[in-house]
Amino acid sequence: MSNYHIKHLEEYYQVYRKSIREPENFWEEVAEEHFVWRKKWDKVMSWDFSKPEIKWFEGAKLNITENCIDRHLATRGDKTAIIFEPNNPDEEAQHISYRQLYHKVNKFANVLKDHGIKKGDRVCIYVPMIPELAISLLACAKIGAIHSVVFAGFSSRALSSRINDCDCKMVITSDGSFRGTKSIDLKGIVDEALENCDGVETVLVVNRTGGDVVMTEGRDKWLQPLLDAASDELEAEVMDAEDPLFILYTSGSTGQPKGMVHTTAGYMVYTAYTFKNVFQYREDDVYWCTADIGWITGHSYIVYGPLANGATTVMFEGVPHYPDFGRFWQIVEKHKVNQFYTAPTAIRALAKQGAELVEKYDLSSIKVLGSVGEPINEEAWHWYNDVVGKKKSPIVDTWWQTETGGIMITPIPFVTPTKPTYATLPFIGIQPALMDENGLEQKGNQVEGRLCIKFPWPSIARTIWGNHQRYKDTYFSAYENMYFTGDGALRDEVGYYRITGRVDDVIIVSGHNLGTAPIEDAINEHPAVSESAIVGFPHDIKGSALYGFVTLKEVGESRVHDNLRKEINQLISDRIGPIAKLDKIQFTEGLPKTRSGKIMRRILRKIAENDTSNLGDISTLLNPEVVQDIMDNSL
Ligand code: 6R9
Repeated sequence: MSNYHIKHLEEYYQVYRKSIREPENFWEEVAEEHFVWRKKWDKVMSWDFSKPEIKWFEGAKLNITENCIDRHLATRGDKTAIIFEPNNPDEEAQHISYRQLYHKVNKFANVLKDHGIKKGDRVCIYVPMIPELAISLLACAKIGAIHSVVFAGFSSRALSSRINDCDCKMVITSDGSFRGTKSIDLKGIVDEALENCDGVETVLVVNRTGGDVVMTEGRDKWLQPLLDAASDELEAEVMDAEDPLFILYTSGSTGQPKGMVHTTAGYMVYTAYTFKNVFQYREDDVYWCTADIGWITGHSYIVYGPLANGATTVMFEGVPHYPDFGRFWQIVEKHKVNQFYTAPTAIRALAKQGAELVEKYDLSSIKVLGSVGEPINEEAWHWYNDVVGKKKSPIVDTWWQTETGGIMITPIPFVTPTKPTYATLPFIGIQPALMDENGLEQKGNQVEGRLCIKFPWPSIARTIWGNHQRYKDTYFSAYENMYFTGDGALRDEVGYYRITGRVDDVIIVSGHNLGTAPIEDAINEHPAVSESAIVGFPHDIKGSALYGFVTLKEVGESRVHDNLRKEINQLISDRIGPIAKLDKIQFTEGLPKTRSGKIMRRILRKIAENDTSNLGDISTLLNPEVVQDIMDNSL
């Protein structure tokens, strides 16, 4: 018997040890007992981090939708799979049962097929948080098409570069999206993006807002009539364990986003197993993750993980502050949410509003609280624990990444004693290592270093779409035989991990990973700009906000500068999206550089953080004189 559901600490240690000593036996048992396969594997796993090549359940045949939907029909056909809570609280929520989901996915998949989409084709999904979003992922998976979801808050530029990077043949979108009091013209953004995407043959458009749209003859089609006409039965495509399931882009240290490729069987097994344990999900629970499906958290813990367990998962279309800051709590009360999973940035924003809005609602259904996306600060942790959880619902601070597919370091609620700001212990099967700059592993407790993982787990991304070399360089070259996460961490006296933040050029703003390079590229496109450097600085709500140091081709007056600031932020909005806008822009005469010409961000970071007492040795800089000038004029 595999230990699918861990219930106490001893059991955790025992299962953890087994998963490390005999990983193949351990994962084989889990895969065997808790999933349906068309054919079982020939080999549980093989790996070589030097290539890197990682395979799980090689030779197995399956379709993930048979695990997420079909197999539940016999016992859970009428059970609600998805609760859709609309942006507007006066619009009725939808309850989609497993049986309805089955038919909806079949219809959608038939429409995809009718439009020439086959196994292995890439389909771009640019849809807001409405049921069609989840259904479109599953419809792709049903026919073996590879979905590439692009968060529907990204700009047309960001969208077109992602469509082209993986040659999508089709885009699925909606006329628009509702976000609080706003409605956003998504179809217009898609039209703009497609001016630069020759490979897209079809655009399927969901009718959500009823806004005006232009439909391009022969390319654009309303989805609903096609669904109405489609059959609700369809045989699933039989997939290999290592066939790609999806691509999801994440920021990196160059302007080009990285299309992380996740494959089928390992991803399914790991997301399902983590979901069950990290949220201690029980049959009749209602689970709600507030993330957008446009991020990995939504893929793994709104769609695949919960559905593989036959869970009821809530999808919320709106925002935390509409109609007021009590909206999340009102939804918890309304749907009797048992597990609530959100991001520190949301917690901070809600905490700022005080406790009254929380106390207005009955939150007694909550059993487990989750946090993801960035380190949770002490104050936010306590507010979450005391005000929302009433000190009785454990907080699972879950550390993981787009690249890891599933949760890696986390408490198991009611099992692992929690500690504020600590992600605590590695999950089953995960072998972390802390490395120093010289490549030495920091063994024992009370050490700090760069967080690496020594051994593959089933849901690790297998490559970067179209660029395996970059995959190797980014994750497997810093330390031999290790996956390097890009995060720093410490291990305390009892072996608990605390994630200290990124050690590379990624800044996390409101839980969104932003690479500095693409933002700088956008700024540098401004004709008046000569050079720029972006760093993060602490922000009450966003965690980190962006501070830009910009040098101009010609020095202007302050009045000109105000306009320039607006124009620069507009450029960033257009190129990347409003989430990447700068909070502060300082115009400077120069940027501190090393003799080899690298911008010394370390110094800029200190200035932005207002911590200039020890800037370190700046005498080796090419231009040490600019540092004082930047400090004197800092914002
Ligand atoms: C799931 C997700 C990954 C980066 C990661 C780290 C940060 C995520 C965290 C956390 C501290 C946590 N991060 N969870 N830092 N504590 N509980 O967020 O994926 O968008 O790829 O971001 O987010 O820096 O490396 P992704």
